[in-house]
Amino acid sequence: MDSMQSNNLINNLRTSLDTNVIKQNYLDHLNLSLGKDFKNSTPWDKFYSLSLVIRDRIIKKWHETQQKYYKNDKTKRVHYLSIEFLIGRLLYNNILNLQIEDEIKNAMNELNISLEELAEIEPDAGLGNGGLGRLAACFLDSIATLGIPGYGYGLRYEYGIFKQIFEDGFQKELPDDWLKNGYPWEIERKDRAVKVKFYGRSEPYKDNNGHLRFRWVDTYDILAVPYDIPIVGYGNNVVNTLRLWSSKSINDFDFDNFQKGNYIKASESKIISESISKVLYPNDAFYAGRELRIKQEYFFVSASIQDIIRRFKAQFGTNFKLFPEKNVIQLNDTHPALAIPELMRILLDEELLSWEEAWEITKKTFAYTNHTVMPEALEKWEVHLFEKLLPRHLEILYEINSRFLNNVSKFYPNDINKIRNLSIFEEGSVKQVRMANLSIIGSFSVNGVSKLHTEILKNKVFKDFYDIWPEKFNNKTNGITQRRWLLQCNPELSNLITKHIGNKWIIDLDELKKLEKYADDKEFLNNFHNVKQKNKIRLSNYIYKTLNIKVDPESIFDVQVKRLHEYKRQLLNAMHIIYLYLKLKDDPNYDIVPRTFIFGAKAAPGYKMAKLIIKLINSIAEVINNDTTVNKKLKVVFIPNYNVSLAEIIIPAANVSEQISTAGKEASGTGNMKFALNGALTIGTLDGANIEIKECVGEENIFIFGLTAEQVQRLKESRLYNPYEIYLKNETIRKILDLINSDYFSKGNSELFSDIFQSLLFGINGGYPDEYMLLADFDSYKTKHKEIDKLYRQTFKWNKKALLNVARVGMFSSDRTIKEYAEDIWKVEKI
Ligand code: 26V
Repeated sequence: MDSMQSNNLINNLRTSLDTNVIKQNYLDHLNLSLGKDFKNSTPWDKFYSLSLVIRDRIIKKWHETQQKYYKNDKTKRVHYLSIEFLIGRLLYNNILNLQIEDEIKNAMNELNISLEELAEIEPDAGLGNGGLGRLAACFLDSIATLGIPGYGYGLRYEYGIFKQIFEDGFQKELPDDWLKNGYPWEIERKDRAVKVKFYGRSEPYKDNNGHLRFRWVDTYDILAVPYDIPIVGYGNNVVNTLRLWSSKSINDFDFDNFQKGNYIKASESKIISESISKVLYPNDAFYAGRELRIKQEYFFVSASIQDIIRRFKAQFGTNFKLFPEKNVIQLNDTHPALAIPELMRILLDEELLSWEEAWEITKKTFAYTNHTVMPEALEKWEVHLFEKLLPRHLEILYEINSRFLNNVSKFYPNDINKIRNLSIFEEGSVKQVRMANLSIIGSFSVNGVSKLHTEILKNKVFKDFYDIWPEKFNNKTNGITQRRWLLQCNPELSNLITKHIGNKWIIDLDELKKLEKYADDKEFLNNFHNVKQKNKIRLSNYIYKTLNIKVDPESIFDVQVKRLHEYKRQLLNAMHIIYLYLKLKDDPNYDIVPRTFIFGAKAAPGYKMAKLIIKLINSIAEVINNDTTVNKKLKVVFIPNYNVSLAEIIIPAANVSEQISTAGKEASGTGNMKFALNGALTIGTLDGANIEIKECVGEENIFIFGLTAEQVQRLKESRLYNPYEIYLKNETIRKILDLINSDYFSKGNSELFSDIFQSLLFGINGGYPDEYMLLADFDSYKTKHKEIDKLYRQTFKWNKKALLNVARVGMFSSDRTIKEYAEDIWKVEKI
């Protein structure tokens, strides 16, 4: 062999797709990386070794992609800053995106190892709560698949979203120690660690030109160490980076204390420093104002901005005027909004630019996405906490605000109300920093996540800003990646689709339109039906295995999976179940198609009402499932620990998708899209993206009920909404609520659910009665469910509608969403 052949051989050793080479690599990793041999290897060892085999096939593409970005002067980089990335598992996802499934399967088969079983070993990277975090993960997949130079930046939480178990039907939280055995997809980059400062004070001084400048001194510094996860594009050799920061103490010991012999105290500060990236806050849309949370926000934002500037300087030196041409930073909600004053601080205090120059650059760099209109989710920080932690940033905010309000008062002389609404600072008994106002003022783009949501932002929540800057506001309706949410989670349906229309849908979801021509094709619909049945059996097996409940795969699988929140109205669903139950108790021959109601939902640990609703649903389940007069027709299953991996089993098995939020409250929803793409029919309100799903699939292929957002608002404003009156007039509703309020579901504890009853009829803790208008929508909800029952009996018609849903939801691919961000906001092209 000459040296060229031998070089080729060496180069191919870890990238080849030859079955024998893959096998050998696998055995080598077991042996050389993990120190195990084939015989004594555990399932974890096998998972880990195979992941390293896959990683070997990623690394070269990763370097090549990054080199390409670096060498190209035209590269404009997108930075997606998000305090959450709800990634889920990566093994199968990476195999699919590399398009090496057959090769890996062959090699594993020859070793007598099932790829599917191995993939199940991987812990979910659960670094997020729900919609916002999962959206970030879908976006990373689309950015890489579209070949856009993109970077995700976030926090490497040691503990992700808690693990949920039920004890006597009550939610209990257990820590999610997902890193305990190591994680094959991350690479620590100690060489890229940066310092992040806290506390201290701002010190004025005169620079060489006699200008007044400031420096941030006497700070307490913490090390931010990046861990990189490769993000593999689908079939395009692109590998982008998700960079997650971990906090580390700069010194393991505080030497002053150490010298004084105070050994324990000497290591205290290490613990404090390293607690920053310890745990994900498990609140979904409830702001609590905790010091550790703002530390998390500033920590990952400061490290990220430093990293972005370092990369810019390596390519373009200190020519900062170029910065916004070469960089854009998307803020995923307000959680990373401190990036705005942080960029200002670095440009002013470290790069010594003038205020005008720095501000020009900053406001051309940032774009802000809002994800909720729930007032309790809006982030505000107490000024005195802010000042203690980030004194220099507070000065910068005062300056931004005063210049901004100066301009505003030229437009609206003497309009105190406008000034009050627009200010970054909220006056009151405790003065606060409003992160949303900061985000709007510091960005060139503000977007909502569905058409309705964006209209609500423009006309209500941020109206005063919209009046000043209408051109800043735009809509970007959310999307989901079909690589995970069809190709990966529903291989049977994927194969059926590909067999008929080819596989271009994997990178162009509008291709699914071609399925419309099978809408009346009996044979196709029959196969389509069989796929759904197989997926239902797969889920039934999971339910039997984990909960010991037998469900009938022939029954309608009616599914609501999402975080538990009053506005999402899981309680409305529960009321409808009680309604059916009472009907059946009244008349055991009452004719309904058997139904299995499936729930999955975590409640924020401090959210009492949400936890009580979980207990209620579990209690209803226990009564119904054990009542032989009804349990042939009704079953209720609450699957614990709903997460990305469970979603991948549950969603493909659904017949009915519950998207029933109070109109005007759900910014977009993304679960709604996943269900429709997998052939479920939606029962939903005219809220968030449901409206756009209806426009796409056609109103005859979706079950819409309830008040519109406008009707909700008008009814609220009129103060005429009186749930107690409905309760008195409507016997059905009365019976349901009385049953909840009795000891029927609570095994004799008649007080247990009284807060639910009270909150619906009279309001609790100063809240409105039936704040989310369940009673107003109940009758129309129940009527739509009756239509669902009727339609399901007509298998052909049902399947046709389900297929038309699949065929017509192509626009909800996150590829479409990302193309819109890229064209309208980021102005980036693929390299
Ligand atoms: C907000 C907060 C507030 C402070 C405490 C911790 C915390 C954690 C997360 C959030 C964000 C909640 C907002 C959110 O997840 N919104 C969801 O975003 C989805 C993606 O745009 C959208 O589909 C859902 O409708 C929306 O509820």
